[in-house]
Amino acid sequence: MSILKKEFLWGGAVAAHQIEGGWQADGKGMSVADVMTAGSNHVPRRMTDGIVEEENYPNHQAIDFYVRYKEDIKLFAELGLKCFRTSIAWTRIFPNGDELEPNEAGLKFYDQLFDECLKYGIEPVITLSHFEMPYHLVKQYGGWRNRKMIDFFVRFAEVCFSRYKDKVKYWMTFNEINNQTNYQEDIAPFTNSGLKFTEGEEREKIMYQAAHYELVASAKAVEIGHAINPSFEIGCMIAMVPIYPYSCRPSDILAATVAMQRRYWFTDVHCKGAYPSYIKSYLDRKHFDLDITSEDEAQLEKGTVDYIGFSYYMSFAVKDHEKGPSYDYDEAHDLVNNPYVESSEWGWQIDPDGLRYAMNWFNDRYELPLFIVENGYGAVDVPSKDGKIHDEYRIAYLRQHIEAMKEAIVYDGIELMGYTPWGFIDLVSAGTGEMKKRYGFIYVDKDDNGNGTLNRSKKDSFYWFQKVIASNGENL
Ligand code: P53
Repeated sequence: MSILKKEFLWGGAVAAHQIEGGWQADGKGMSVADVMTAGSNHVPRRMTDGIVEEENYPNHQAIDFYVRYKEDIKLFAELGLKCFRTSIAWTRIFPNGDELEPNEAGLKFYDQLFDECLKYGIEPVITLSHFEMPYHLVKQYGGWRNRKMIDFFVRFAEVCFSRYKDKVKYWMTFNEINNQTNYQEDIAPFTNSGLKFTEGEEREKIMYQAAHYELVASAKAVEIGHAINPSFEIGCMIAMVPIYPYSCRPSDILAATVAMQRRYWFTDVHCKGAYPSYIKSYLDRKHFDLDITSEDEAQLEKGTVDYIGFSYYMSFAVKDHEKGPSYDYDEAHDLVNNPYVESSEWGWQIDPDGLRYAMNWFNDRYELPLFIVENGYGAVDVPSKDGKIHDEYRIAYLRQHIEAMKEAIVYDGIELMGYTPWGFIDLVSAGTGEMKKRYGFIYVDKDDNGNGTLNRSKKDSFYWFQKVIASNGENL
């Protein structure tokens, strides 16, 4: 007997821009992902203004899923997936983002994709906005700093909900909406919200404004979605990276408490439909005079989410920096290494217990069902002499995290809908644009320069995860 319920959604997660390619196929418009160059572990990706000829844009081809989706989904079925989390590329449906009518060819692609999943009994789990908003909206309107985005997004959401109402039950509005807490660096504000800053602009204030419009747009979408199909389950999606106090020094504990508030207040708005007191007082103290209307506040209340989808890869730690009682958390500078955990080659601190901690943190506050929609280990895979990938390091990572997740269910009584490991088929890294930061159980033959046959093959983790699903999580 498994400790997991029999409907537990074992799956795999990806995002459209990281797998599809076909960046101009069938009328697709240019997205923010299409203007991001390839970076590497220590070289950040750059955002060009449109396409520059000699640059390498890894998302243009990605892993060619747009062409190969039928063969790929057949492999997903062989793996035993109960669900498949992907996103709908906004630019396939509204190429520029501000059109009134959708692009039929784009809608048709997702009809075919979902039909193909359903044919094998694989439930689609769909993110509406996953780091791929139309670039035109950035150029023309300044991205989510502009209130007009709300209507553009809601129109996109409504078209998707109506078109796929009988094919898709599980939705999420904005992927990792809280990543932009890292507003000091360029990448998260751009991928989350299409924000580009000029010298001297108050980045933090702009981030709060953009996030507010997104939260209102999300709430509107949730309300409309429920009207279109009352059995929809619509969630938020939070990048959960718990921030621990570095020590038991009381001021370290307080620093971590404030840091957690600054990184996770988004969840309060999504789940409770209102801003928490600590953010209201922070915005006042900073004199951020934001455009938040009473209609917005009423809307937030009407569009609370059904579940909390979240990603979990790692944890952070923070020390009190003698900043005094206000302790203004600064994500780009305040984090310190945790001496008790190991790191991946990309510096991500591996911490399975942190997953159980995170699940409890959410459950204590919101008492909503949880859905782990990303978890995984990005690593370089080197084929052995037999030509195969023996990725026992990836299996070890996932096994430990699944164990932690089961502990949270058994010992803490937490309601968990499912578990979809990230990048279960190798894909383009969001953070670095690399292929070699691989998460997959399915290997894709392509390197960072875009060379390779794009052939798919099974790693050891494929056979392992197949057994995990078949035993409903008992056989780890
Ligand atoms: P990559 C930062 C921190 C946590 C999750 O990331 C993050 C990021 C952004 O890099 O993103 C999520 O590819 C995201 C996926 C992404 C995945 O984690 O940088 O939802 O799109 O690919 C892994 O290794």
